[in-house]
Amino acid sequence: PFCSVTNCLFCVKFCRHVSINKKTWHAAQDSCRKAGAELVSILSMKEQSVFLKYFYIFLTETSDVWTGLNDLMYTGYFMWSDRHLVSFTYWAPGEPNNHDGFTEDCVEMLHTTGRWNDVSCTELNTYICKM
Ligand code: GN1
Ligand code: CA
Repeated sequence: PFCSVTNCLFCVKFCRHVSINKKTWHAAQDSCRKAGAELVSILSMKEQSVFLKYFYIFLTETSDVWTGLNDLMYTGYFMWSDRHLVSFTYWAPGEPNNHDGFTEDCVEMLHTTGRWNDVSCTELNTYICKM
């Protein structure tokens, strides 16, 4: 099960599961929801630092990682897919920049720094589910 001791990597308050199967943002979201979870929301530096601390242990591939943050509904207005308010951000310098002009609606954590970047939702990334 999703939240078994072996499966649940960061079991502080919530269960957070890193999946190394690369998927589009929507496919990753479907996969989390099938497990009764949501793509991860990150609501504080404390929560962010969990990932900074453990990133290199769990991400065997050098892949950026999907979060639940997106501005699919309204460009420039970022929301967590689990409906939490955006209380904290950890953008990479210059982000979000909607770089290609229209499809950068989903937010990944860069595997190098853990900082956030908006990219096209059709990029293939590993992802973190939270429940
Ligand atoms: C990346 O690869 P490039 O430079 O066109 C990134 C953007 C960032 C940008 C920052 C697919 O775009 O989201 O804003 O770097 N796109 C991808 O320089 O990773
Ligand atoms: Ca970007």
